[in-house]
Amino acid sequence: MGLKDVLKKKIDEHRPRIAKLTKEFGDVKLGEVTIGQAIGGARSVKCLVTDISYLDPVEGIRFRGLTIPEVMEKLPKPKGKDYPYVEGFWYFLLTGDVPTMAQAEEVVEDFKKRAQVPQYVIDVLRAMPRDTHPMTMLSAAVVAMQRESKFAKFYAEGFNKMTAWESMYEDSCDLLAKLPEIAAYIYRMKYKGDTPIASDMSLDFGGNFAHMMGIPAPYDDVARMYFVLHSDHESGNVSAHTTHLVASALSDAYYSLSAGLNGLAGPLHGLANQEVLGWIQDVYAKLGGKVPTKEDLKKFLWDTLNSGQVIPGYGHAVLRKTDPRYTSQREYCQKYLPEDELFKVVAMIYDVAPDILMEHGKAKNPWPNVDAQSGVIQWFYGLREYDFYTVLFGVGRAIGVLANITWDRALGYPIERPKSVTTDMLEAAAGIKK
Ligand code: AMX
Repeated sequence: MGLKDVLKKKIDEHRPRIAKLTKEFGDVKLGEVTIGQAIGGARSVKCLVTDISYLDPVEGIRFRGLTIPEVMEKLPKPKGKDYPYVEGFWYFLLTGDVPTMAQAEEVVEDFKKRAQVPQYVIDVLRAMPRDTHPMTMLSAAVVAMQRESKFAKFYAEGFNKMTAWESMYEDSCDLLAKLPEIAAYIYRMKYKGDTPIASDMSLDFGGNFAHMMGIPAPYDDVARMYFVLHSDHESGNVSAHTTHLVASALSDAYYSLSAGLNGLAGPLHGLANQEVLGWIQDVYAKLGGKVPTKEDLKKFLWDTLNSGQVIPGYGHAVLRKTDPRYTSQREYCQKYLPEDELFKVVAMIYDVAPDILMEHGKAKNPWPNVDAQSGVIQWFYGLREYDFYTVLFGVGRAIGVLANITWDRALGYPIERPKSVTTDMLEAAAGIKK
């Protein structure tokens, strides 16, 4: 059975669970919303549903019930490689089943048929000033392709709630398959003297991306690892939530992903990986161009905090321990680039920053998140244009958010519309005003 058939079966099995919960248990409370949560970005308010990943504050992310090391171990890998096929991971996120090698390779072949980027998208990218941020380029390329949407066509021709997921699935596969070429094109056009490299259709998602970036092995494995790690972090983060919210209006995958990418481009979210590298360059520049001493670094961290800035790559809205996505990349560095100077600085920050953040007393989580480490590996393999790092995050994040909106349509989730209250109402609820 191919991916779409397996998915159909899973959807048919899952629908009665949602119908029963809504119909018979719709009034059961999951929690109360406090004034602090209403003002404070809905932190911890339980009002989203996804089965694709779950973020435990202490343990970190599980994808479909598996930890990161389990995913890396169990999913099929290209021959001779250490990290799994992105295509097999897509299968896994959609269905919850670990695919066999044959099932993963079937998706690899399917993606190849969908991968060609229309010329007008390239033209859109080429028309943009070269100093445009690469995330703006990525988002623009995605939304420019909206005319290809099978979901929008399906809607225009007579919508059926029961089968809407099929065209959302088709759009999601079409879009995902094209992202490596779009991202690599942006990179080569913007930073490498406008020398795009043609795609090699014999390669898988990660392999072809590395090839089109012009970076030799093992960067293909780095790409696979990176895309898997950044794919999903349950539904409440800005990029996932935005994509889900926009899709809830029955906007198609192109509109929805482009919106999610715009959220990812914020410095408190995905842009943090670029900020980390910028901040470390500052450390170098201000501390004489050499690896700083611990004392110098501590002073620099305090200066950053005292100037009202955040320490990029540290803290998290949900996590309360070191992010396992950080740990996974740290272990990669310990294995493959233990002597790298940048890694040493990042490791030194890990030694000193949590204590400083605890002493500072504001951040609820003083531990590093995914972004604190991810630039080191890219830098090591020659990708030093760090304002591109969020694009890599975006390609990875697309896997998770597109799987989610496919399921959103399968389960017929309605348009999202939380309720606002006024400040007067909050004061009345607090008993300080009638
Ligand atoms: N450095 C300094 N101050 C920090 C901090 C950090 N790394 N993390 C949190 N704080 C501060 C907050 O700014 C806030 O200050 P305020 O009360 O003056 O507004 C206070 O601590 C409480 O914040 P919190 O409840 O611990 O975090 P949050 O849920 O509001 O925000 C996050 C979470 C990630 C935005 C925040 O920790 C942060 O800004 N980190 C740095 C940027 C970063 O690494 N972002 C990437 C996150 C992962 C991702 O999405 N890619």
